[in-house]
Amino acid sequence: MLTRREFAASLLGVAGAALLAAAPSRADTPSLNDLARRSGRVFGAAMRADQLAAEPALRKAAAAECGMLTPEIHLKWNSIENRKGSIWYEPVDQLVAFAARNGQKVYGHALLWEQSTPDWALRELKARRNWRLVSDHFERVLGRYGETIEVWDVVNEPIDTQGGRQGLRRNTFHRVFGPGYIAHALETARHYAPRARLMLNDYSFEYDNHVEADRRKTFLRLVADLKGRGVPLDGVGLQAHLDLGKGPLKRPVIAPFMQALADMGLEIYITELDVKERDYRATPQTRDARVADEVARYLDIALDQKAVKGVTTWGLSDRHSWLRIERGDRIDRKRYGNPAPNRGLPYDAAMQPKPMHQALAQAFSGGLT
Ligand code: 9MR
Repeated sequence: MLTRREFAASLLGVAGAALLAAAPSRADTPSLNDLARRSGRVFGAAMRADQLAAEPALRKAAAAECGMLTPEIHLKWNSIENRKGSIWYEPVDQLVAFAARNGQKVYGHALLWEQSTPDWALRELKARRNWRLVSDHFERVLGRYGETIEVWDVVNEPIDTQGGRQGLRRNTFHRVFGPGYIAHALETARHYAPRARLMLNDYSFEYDNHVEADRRKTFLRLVADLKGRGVPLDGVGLQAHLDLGKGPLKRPVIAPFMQALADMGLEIYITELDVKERDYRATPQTRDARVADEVARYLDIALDQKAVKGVTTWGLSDRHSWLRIERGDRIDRKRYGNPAPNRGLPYDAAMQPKPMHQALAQAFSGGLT
């Protein structure tokens, strides 16, 4: 069977495809979300209200390109209630209002994540071992946003096949409530948001290595167990933080994993797409081409799966990417200067679209733009 890109290329011929790829963008060029919508999908990006407020170019791109926005931090417990009892909805409300003005949906990220749980709550959970703490938080957030926001990451990053227990991360929730905390969280979310679609969101499912193979297997086992017991789970978020240091993406690895999820009746969102470069010893043009190729390769596989309902990048601009240049990365300052920032998002730090933008556009068009 031809892949989507091969099919497009076969229609156009190589020269035609190159011409189209080189066509300058025009004012009436469809946005990424326009293109995603043609196949019944949505394109989104993670955003912060403060960055939107401060940067007109970011605001313009977010409004134009996206059909959905994910609050990058504002819905997290340590943003909503960093100090016990002092509740801060303002940045969420700003983002929700921005989305409403632009006809965009909001993706609910994330109700329960150890790393974004405030210290006071972790302390109280350990001391009191009382689920009420979690359910009060869910009640508050879902009571306010459970109708406007249709899809929620209920538990974020529950898998840990290396240091975990039977594949589940040994976080405070697991320690205090046992492995049943995941089902419990989903049931609690269903109680306070009966119409919302409830998801588990996790990372490192893409590459052909032992760790990620274990993670895929464990995630499928967890999800199958929850579905088998009738726990309210509607879908999964696959973060898709791609990494150029992890070897080629392979269809026979990714496609069956996604198919297994789809076969369980789950919807799939690609929730945090970006690309970590690792080897920075190249010109920006070469780096951008590598990033774009990785995204093209991933989406070529992912968008063949009908259960994939949307693709969200973890930000729009490299300027705000969480990805940092790390110890162990390969750099050559003498030849290429300072490599920062990582160039793994569709717009560069000056808000110019890069080849990754084109790769997204082409992927949503089935290879044709
Ligand atoms: O990008 C987010 C960063 O700005 C926050 O400081 C951090 C902690 O809240 O979360 C980052 O987003 C993470 C997401 O919520 C879950 N998957 C991994 C993301 C990158 O760390």
